[in-house]
Amino acid sequence: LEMENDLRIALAEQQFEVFYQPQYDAQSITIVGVEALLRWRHPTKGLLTPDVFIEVAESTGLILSIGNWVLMQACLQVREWQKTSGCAYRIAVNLSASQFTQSYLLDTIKNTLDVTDLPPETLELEITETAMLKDTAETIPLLFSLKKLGVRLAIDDFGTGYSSLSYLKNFPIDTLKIDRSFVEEIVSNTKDCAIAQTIVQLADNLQLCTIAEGVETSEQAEVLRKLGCAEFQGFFFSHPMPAQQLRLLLDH
Ligand code: G
Ligand code: G
Ligand code: MN
Ligand code: NA
Repeated sequence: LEMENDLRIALAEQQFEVFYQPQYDAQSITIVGVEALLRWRHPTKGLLTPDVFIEVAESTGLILSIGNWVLMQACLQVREWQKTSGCAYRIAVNLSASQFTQSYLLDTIKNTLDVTDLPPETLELEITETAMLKDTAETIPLLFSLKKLGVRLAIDDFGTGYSSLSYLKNFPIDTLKIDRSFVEEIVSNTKDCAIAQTIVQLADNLQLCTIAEGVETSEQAEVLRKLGCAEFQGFFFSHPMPAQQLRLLLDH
């Protein structure tokens, strides 16, 4: 209850901040996109990551307001970077299960694209398998409506949900994000390597993009590059960082 109240205050007093973590093309190691990652600059507890407050935000429904704020903030920011650099950087935004199932998600996305003047194909929505598969009767038309707006759809933490592969056939997905649990020991664990390889091949066969998450060493990057993984994200390349800091990594 205290946390709920604190979250309301945080929204009202603008204590939330969006950090950005770059995503790199695996061949050229140039930045092609950024993922928006929510942070809470708590007045007494310091900088908090979502794992300590996202559950309360979900259960209280506050995640809807917070999520909409992140979406708008991230799109405004990246549109500015696109304009000053002339590069079509992508912005990836995480959608929680409740955001994904709210009835006005489509309007929210449409409105955000309108207000920010962001090219739709530069917005990528990250959704977990679990969120996507909650109610497939609703999900399929929603995903197609989102695709019609021109945005990209990514499956976050791919390979960790309890889902069948058949939805890849029916859902208009653009990107699979290889969960970092498969990347962590990819150099030494032949099973992790085999799983990552299978995800990349699956993505290739379905003409989907792959992003490896949690790349922390050059050796991991090397293995993933050999497997044909398209893009990298992780501490080896860049940590999530405030906007002003990320700006310095971009062209011009
Ligand atoms: O950096 P990291 O600690 O940000 O993120 C921890 C978890 O919180 C991850 O699972 C990430 O997907 C999630 N997360 C980060 N930012 C957001 C956000 O804006 N919305 C939602 N729903 N989840 C987020
Ligand atoms: O669940 P999702 O993939 O949206 O969350 C991204 C999370 O992964 C964030 O908490 C982010 O800070 C974290 N992250 C990003 N790069 C790395 C990395 O190289 N190693 C680890 N351990 N975590 C990472
Ligand atoms: Mn994510
Ligand atoms: Na993930």
